[in-house]
Amino acid sequence: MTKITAISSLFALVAAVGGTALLKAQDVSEIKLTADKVTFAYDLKEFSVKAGQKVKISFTNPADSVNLQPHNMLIIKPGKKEAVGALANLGLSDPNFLTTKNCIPDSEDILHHTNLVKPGETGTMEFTAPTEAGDYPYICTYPGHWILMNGVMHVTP
Ligand SMILES: [Cu+2]
Repeated sequence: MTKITAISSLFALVAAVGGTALLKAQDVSEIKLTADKVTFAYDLKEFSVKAGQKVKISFTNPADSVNLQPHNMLIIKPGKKEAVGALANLGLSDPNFLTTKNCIPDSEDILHHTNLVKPGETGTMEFTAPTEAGDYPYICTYPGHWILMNGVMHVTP
């Protein structure tokens, strides 16, 4: 290999690697949310992703939480927020709901979820956005939280 060929190969390699990184950054939508340290709320009330796009969500419960509540985050089918919220409230009658079940109700209306995230922890979920455009609610299903602690993931065509 001549010196010139070696240098152009190196440029080609750098271009290829750079191109791949760029493509990945565009393909995956990374969303970061944080729980409010005082009230039951997410700092993001809404965000948008493209239908069929890869999504990575990081949900942080701040270490300096004042309310010291654990929280989770569930993505729900359109129009089903109240139905899943009602199941979350009923969870109090199940001794495992707040522990091993991570406050996740048994429901086909739940598309994706994190586990319970304690103050100082971050929960993640990675998924492919629905192919059907629409407004997908997200809620915390620790009993009683969902009425205040909710938002909307807009899926755009
Ligand atoms: Cu919560």
